[in-house]
Amino acid sequence: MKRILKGVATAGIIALAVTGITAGSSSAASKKLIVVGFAQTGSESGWRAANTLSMKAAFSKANGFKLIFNAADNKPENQIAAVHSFINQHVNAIVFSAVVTTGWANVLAQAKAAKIPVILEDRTISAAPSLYATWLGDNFLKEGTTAGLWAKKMVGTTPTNMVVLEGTTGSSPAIDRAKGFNAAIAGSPITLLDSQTGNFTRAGGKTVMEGFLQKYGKTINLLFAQNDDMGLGALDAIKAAGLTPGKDIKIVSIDGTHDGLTALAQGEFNYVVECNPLLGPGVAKLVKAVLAGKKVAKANTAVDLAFTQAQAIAALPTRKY
Ligand code: GYE
Repeated sequence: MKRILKGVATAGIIALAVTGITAGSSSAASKKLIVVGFAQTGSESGWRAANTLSMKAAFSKANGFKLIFNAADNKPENQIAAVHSFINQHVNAIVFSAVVTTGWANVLAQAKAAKIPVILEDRTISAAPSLYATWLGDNFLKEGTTAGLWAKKMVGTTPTNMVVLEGTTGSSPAIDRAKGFNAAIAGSPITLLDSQTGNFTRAGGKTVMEGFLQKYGKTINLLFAQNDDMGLGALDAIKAAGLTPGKDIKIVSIDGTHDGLTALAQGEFNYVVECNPLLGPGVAKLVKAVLAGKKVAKANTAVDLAFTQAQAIAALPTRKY
């Protein structure tokens, strides 16, 4: 008798809880939407602008999502605060492109405790893979390798002085592109004069390149810009110093944005490695799969091309970003 009563009481509580959920949800339409918090790095580059557009289009209401968008102005502490707020808002899934690789363990453990799956977009992190469901992004190490192999082949046996414009310090593309590039140019007659961060921005690329030109002047033969925007900013500094970009200083960059490929088509850049920013549809698919309890691969890599001047000219008319 006692047992039966207990069973009835439990059933009653469950029934109440279910009623509570139904009554608690607002309209029938919003009930079906998947609420996703997306913590973007900021708006540092043309690549980032294209990536944000792609994510917003993929996480649309028409596709069944309610997107809560946050841009962290490239400040790690802002981004971690945004993820905390997503947890407090009980979103269905959290997506972010990490400003830096470190500092994620705590907040991700909290997301896990709250049973909110985390999907990494674009950049990777150093936290344990058990703290996130999956990652979709580009192969930054390979991009660096492709850029470095081009530089090695281009210089041949000619002694060459190089400067490097690095991306955001501590970000996975800055770390991995440097690693890939340096390994690829090993054994070549390329000497590294200097390497500094331009934070993936045009303004940063311009300022740092001005400093390089003041210090090393005409001895610079080669610039490796870890993204198009910094290379584009450097063009202004190089021209202001009375030098011809693409001739006096050879330039290789990564991203393959419309502006980057235009500089290449015009002969101001010499080689551009692509990094595809159109990750939105793939990430949206992964979010749905993870929430449906489907098994997904931990790492999903986009495929990237690379461009010579002739290839840039051919690609530009139909370029999507
Ligand atoms: O190369 C750069 C952007 O994380 C791959 O971030 C991305 C990089 C991209 O600011 O332009």
